Amino acid sequence: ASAIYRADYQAPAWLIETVDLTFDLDPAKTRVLNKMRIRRNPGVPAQALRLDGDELNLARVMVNGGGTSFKMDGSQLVLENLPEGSDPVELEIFTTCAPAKNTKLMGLYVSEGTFFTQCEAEGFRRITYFLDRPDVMALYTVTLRANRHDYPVLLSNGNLVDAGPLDDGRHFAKWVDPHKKPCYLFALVAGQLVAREQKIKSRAGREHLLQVFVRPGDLEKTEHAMNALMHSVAWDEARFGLSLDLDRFMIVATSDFNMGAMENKGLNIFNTKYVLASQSTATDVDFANVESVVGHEYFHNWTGNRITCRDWFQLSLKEGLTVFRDQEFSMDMAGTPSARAVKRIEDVRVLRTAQFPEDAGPMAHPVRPDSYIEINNFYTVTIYEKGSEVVRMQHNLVGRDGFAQGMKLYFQRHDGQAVTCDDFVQAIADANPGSALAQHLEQFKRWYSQSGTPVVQARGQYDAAAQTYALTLSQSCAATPGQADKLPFVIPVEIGLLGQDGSALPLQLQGTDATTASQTLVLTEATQTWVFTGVAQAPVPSLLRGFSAPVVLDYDGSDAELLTQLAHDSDAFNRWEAGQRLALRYALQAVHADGAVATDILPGDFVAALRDVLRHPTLDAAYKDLVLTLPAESYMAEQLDVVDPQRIHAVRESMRQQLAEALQADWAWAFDTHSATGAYQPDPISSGRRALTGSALLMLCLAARTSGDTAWPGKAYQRFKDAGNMTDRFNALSALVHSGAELAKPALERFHALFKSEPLVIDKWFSLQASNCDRGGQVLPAVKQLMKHADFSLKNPNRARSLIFSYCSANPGAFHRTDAAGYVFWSERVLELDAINPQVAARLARALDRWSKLAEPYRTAAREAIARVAAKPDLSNDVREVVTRALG
Ligand code: HT7
Ligand code: ZN
Repeated sequence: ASAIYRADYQAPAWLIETVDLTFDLDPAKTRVLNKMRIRRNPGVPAQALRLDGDELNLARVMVNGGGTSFKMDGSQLVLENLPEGSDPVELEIFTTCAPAKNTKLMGLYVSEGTFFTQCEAEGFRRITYFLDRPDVMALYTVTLRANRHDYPVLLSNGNLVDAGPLDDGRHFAKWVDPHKKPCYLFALVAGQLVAREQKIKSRAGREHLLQVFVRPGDLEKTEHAMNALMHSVAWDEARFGLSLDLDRFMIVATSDFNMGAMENKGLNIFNTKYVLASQSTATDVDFANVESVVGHEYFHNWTGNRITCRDWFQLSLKEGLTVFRDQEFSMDMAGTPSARAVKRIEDVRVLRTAQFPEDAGPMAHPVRPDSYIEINNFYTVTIYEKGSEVVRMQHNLVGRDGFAQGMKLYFQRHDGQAVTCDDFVQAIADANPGSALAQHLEQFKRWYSQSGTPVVQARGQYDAAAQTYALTLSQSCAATPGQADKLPFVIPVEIGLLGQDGSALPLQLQGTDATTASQTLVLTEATQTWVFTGVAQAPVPSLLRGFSAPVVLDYDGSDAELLTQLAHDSDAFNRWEAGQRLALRYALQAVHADGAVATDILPGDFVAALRDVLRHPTLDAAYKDLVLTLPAESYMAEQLDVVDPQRIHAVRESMRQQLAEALQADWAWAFDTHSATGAYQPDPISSGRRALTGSALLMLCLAARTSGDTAWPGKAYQRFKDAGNMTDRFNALSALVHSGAELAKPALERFHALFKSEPLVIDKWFSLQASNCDRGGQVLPAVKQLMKHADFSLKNPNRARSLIFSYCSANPGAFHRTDAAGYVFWSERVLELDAINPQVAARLARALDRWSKLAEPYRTAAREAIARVAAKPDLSNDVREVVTRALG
């Protein structure tokens, strides 16, 4: 397949005004009658009508009630002789498709006997012939007909206007969506479902019905999702003045889904993983994810659905903005400044461990890409997470109120339209004429067009006599595929200065009167210097506070400076960051050192500083847990030009073991003092306490490995058995498994027996074993054995992710084997999955993106494995694009 280029965008020659769809639902053969009213797009030169289709059986085409000539061009249906002068044209297309055979889970498919659709990005063409592009927006009427016994619930977008019985035990439902929408937001669901319902009244006084549909038996696990939905509705009204524009808002859960969830207009379809939550089956992280994904999809109703994308190159217009909105929602829900900081750190961790590697690898692309082969490959951390950071920088440059004004202007200008990323940033800047964003607007847009992570180098000079501190910031960005040279970005760098005792020093820029505690410097040139006056002592700079821009900060502060920040920085993000920088520094020194990995990599003063954080009287447990967590192996790998995954793994393991042993008494104290009592609540404070006790338990079990003490593994087993919630139970199980305790085996067996009828919990069971610490190469054989387990299926994306992805993408120490068996396993699974579900296969294919940085023998073996996949002649476009780019 050939690439599609952003520069080739042309407005559609035809517009679709109305669509009237009738479905006769049958798993083996569903009939779809599609009646459209279409018009020529005035101002666009006349062209034949070219409708997209994919794996459809075409039975009939009619124009204005009569027969017509048509031809097929590849998978497109082409009508060249549509009547001139008769506008609009009534077009009728009758097709059939086979939902039960649809393992790609795009278009119309069957999951556990229920019909679902997934149309974004290009799935609607697998349902009927259509102009399958987001800038064609139409009004939809949908009639669903199906057997009443098997499919009692029939849902589509909008309002239910009619329903009733038909012959032969069948029934029908007719839905009308009052809002124009692109076809990627179409949805239908038909099956045996039950709903939790809630009536709400918006601030504006309008009544709405909220419904969460699940399989019978799962209803009691929907309370949290419903609460999250109600909070989302209220939050969008309060923060952005955006109200729900529908009478009815539905969420439906399915266990077969390629991604997390889908924002279809008024009928969101969710992976069960992001809907179902009960204290006995879901962890605190699951509860938080449900809230954030429910929010994300709901917020799309305005940012994505009311204003949508002109073309798929603009995907981050809706995704980056909606991630920003869901992150803000989670922070506002979390409440305290400390809980906000925890959420910010978690988001930055995702960015740094997943997006930075993507931006430095073969799949690097701008937030607004210039070309793609398969759009499904571009639902990436760059589009989502970096896109959100780009919106966050705009927010910070214009301020919270200025951003709200910008959003208002964006909706005034573009409601009901399909627009571009440029339109968005233009609205934010126009609403804030005096802002740094407006001042540097064209340059700021480089964040959308240039890929790669900029590096900001910071160098400070203190002049004791003049009491000035000069800070020089320089920026650079390495070449990325297709982009050899980069122009300077607009980089907001929030800074503060600390005294040697950690106290905040006032900031006064030379030539200004005002003093502040924190200030945002806007770096626009390759190099700029700022001079601060009245600086009474050599300061410790606190740079890039709150992670004010998605860059790598290169500042060679001393260990002493970082220890000061770790103990005192008033910016919670930078306090955490100081600990991470120190840990990274010691880790890299150990990676580069000759000989066997040392057992005392961490210096005593650093261990003592961590102890102080752990024992701190006022810091939140969640925050302590993040400070005490070492940087991920993948993040360490990104700092190196040549990566020996086994060495990195050994270094991180050794550091963790050292922390386990050196702080043994402190971990025991942390465990005892943070062990929760009372009723389970998934709020940030109690979740944080559980996270810290979980880490403490693991550390205590790790320490027991060397001491031979069996008390803590025994305690962990007891806790595993007695736990009143999944978080404590799973943390205890993980502590046993990851520390290699003998009790891990019986605990795993017991866990499976307890939860064998809970698919999402069984996913955890597979995932835990696949991400286990590899002591002696046992993980791969275990994974292979688990593939034979009766509960395993490659066809279910959640299950495939839980076992195969957990091993290949999240367990570097077990995956990168000197005998190359991990890579052979990966290539076999990519090919096997590609025949079932190319989208999921292409995600797995990305596990070896960074192969060219690997040391030998890994590098050659990884390249050979990728080449073996690439050599398969009938690969999907999805996997072909990933492996071709990887091989460069
Ligand atoms: N906008 C949704 C994207 C999505 C998707 C894309 C391709 C294939 C399957 C998919 N399922 C959902 C998800 C979101 O960002 O809200
Ligand atoms: Zn989204």
